[in-house]
Amino acid sequence: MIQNAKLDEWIEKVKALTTPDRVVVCDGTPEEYARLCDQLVDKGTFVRLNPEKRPNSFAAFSDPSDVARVEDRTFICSKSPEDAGPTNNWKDPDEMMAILGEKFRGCMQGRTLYVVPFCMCEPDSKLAMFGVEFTDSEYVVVNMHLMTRMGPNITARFNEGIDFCPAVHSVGAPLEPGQEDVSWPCNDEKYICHFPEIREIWSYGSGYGGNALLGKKCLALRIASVVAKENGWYAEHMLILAITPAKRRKFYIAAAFPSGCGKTNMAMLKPNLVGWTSGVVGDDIAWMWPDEEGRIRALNPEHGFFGIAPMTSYKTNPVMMKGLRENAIFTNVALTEDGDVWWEGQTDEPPAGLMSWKKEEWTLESGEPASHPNARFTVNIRSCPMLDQNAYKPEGVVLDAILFGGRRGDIPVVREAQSWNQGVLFGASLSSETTAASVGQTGKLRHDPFAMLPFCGYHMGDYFQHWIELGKQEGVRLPKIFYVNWFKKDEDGSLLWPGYGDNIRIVDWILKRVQNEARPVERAFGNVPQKSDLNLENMPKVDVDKLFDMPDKDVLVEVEGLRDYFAQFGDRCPEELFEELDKIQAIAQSEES
Ligand code: OXD
Ligand code: MN
Repeated sequence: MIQNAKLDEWIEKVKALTTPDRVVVCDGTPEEYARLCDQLVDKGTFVRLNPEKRPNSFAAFSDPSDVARVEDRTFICSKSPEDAGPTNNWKDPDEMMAILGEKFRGCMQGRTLYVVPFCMCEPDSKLAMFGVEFTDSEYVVVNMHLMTRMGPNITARFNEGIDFCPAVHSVGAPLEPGQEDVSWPCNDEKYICHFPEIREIWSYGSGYGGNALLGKKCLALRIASVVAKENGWYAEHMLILAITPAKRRKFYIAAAFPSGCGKTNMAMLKPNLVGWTSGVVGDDIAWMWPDEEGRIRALNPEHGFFGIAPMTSYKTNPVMMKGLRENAIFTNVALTEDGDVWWEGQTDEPPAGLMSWKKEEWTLESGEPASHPNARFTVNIRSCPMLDQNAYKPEGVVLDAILFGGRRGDIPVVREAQSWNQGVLFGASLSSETTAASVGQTGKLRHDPFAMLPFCGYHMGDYFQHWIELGKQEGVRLPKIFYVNWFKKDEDGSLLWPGYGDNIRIVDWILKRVQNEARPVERAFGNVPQKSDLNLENMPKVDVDKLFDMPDKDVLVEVEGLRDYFAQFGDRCPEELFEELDKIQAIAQSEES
């Protein structure tokens, strides 16, 4: 039993409100994980996969309405709407608490309340954030086992009296006495609520990872971004990757891409250049800070991967495929006849006899995908065969470069920022086609500054300012910033760049620039490579001029679009961003005339 006065109070509070049949305080042990997985199999939430094909692994199938993050039901409940800013849904905290009070009243009837103490990042790190998720979902508990730090060394900290962020979650499906449960309980009405001032999270109605595993998007990004702003650090939607070129030192790169744009693939980039090696630190979240020597350090606060399965294959991401061979949970994938999992893109041809994520017999002729486009895998970080040796260091790793990227047909494959402020503009200007990671139309272009649109817990203008401030700190040794776009298209709509393993060639140029070993071509919108500095050996032929081109007239349209977009942030948008836009505009205009 844990001895922590705040925890005792919270258990009593949640229990009195939600009236569960029983309360279980989780210990985070492998025995607990195994026991709950068995329970999920008995309940029909989990199908145990064929142990000969995929040992100790399970498949879950959600309610068809509960498959992704619900951004329009995600709220930042700061005291003032100004502090949430125009890009967040705001609700008055007292009003929202009143609504939640009603929703959560009796909502765990017939279920068990699990109390899940966890920590985001190594508990010895100065940025460590402890949380307790109160949930009525066994599926959530086992996913939290894989995704966060749990277990005796974390509960020991609670016994020492550490403070924590309470995160209350319910699927919102109370059971009447004798009522049979469904395999994926959830509620049509959903509330994913953050209270940044009092550091609380309340999530109701969904079992989907991004809405229900509250350590990830809710704590390590939305709440952490507020804590970070107040304390001079940065909570970012970024992967962290180690790259060691042949006979060189190791470099660390952090990269922000919007959800569903290949962060996990890039995090596990396997260099196909002779003598190069790489290592994974994280695939989704980076916490960053300037250290005493002014270097920018970064760590991954998570302890697992919750990635998108479709299009993951031995071609696109062999490292992840190996990491998924055992001890994994799959959600909304298709099942093969022999008890294994399949998803679109895993193999060129689908195997015969698939059962779809909707638990129906599936054939190609149905015209529908067998797995949901946002089908997910959950696996612990220890399963990754290419983990960097510093991945667990509480002091993080020193960053050499920061990349921003999206999915755009018309933006050059790589550009280097000519200054820190232009780099901040690159981050702020990020836009991308929407993907299935969030409910709503896919393939629509939307602004997603720093890939943080759905994850910034405060005013986006203040967030931009926070980034500008980093560049002003005395003695700071800033990493170079780049904007990458693997998805540039030719006029006929075909992709100009093969992507995946060949992205290392762009990273090669980036590292040359980091070491000042290549002279760039200076363009209005940033620096691009000279042809002679690119290593394009042993790869399909590419049209280099088209890869890095952006006509000045398009640059000017982009600049105007950004002015309009930034206008919504009013005087909280840093002047520096407009100055950078002015500079780009002036050069593009002079080049054009
Ligand atoms: C994720 C997301 O799950 O960004 O990482 O939606
Ligand atoms: Mn993400």
